[in-house]
Amino acid sequence: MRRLSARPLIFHLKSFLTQDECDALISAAKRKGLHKADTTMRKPYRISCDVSTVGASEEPAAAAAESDIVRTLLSKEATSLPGGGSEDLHVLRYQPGGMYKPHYDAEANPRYLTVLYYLNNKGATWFPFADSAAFGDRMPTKVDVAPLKPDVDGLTMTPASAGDALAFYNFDAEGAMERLALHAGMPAKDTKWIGSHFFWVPALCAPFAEEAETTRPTRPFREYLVQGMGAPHQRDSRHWLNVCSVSLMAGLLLAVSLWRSGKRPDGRAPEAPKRSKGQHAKGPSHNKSN
Ligand SMILES: O=C(O)CCC(=O)C(=O)O
Repeated sequence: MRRLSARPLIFHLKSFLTQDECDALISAAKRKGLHKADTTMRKPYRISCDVSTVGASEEPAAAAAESDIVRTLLSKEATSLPGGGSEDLHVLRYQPGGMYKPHYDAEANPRYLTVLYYLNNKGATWFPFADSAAFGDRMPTKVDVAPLKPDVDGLTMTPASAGDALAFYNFDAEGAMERLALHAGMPAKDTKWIGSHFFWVPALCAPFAEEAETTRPTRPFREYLVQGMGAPHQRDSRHWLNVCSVSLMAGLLLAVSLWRSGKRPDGRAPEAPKRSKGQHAKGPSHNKSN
């Protein structure tokens, strides 16, 4: 593993996946089917690009990559913080000329760490502001990117072989969004296959930390993350505890009031008390006047 820049913190993971794993991920994406990326977005960021998602339970290579990344680049503590975990692997296929315009990964999601797997040794990824001191506290904009060139400015990752990976953190050590993590998939010369793996640690991402403190996953992370891009609809386990207690109380109150009004909760009349020998049933009292 080699550090390529300090801001954002980027690591090159050489030969992270084997050729077989790359092939398996591409096959899994094809099997599941790829669809045009960004069809629902107003402003398409990805051009001539199709996408599929491959879950760890669907493909062992995705599971192995996920657990190895968690063990090497995130602490066990980090991933066990509320809401931590990974999204299903996004497998992208760019046609020649296809590209991913400059963007941030973590504007809408607490994607603390991104890992890109170069699956067929094609294409390049550009970080125009890597290690740039030019912006002070200001957020760089598209206008700032326009005069920059991938072969001169920032950092361009070109894989040496299929299976190389690039990992970068989208938040800094204080939890602020890393403004220099803007990056782009450069126009592909040939068909380019890449895997994008997004790892969430909301508690370490300041804009999402408050939500993380008040939410607790009640199911495995994956079940929240499979749904993809939106914020996870996590429920506090205490919330469900409260719902259960209130329902139980309401049920008990209903049962008691039904008994008191002379009806069984199942709607039938209450049973007559058992008579012992010699006892006579009391009939209903009739107030007859004659
Ligand atoms: O295609 C690339 O090189 C970059 C992909 C990317 O930026 C992403 O998936 O977030």
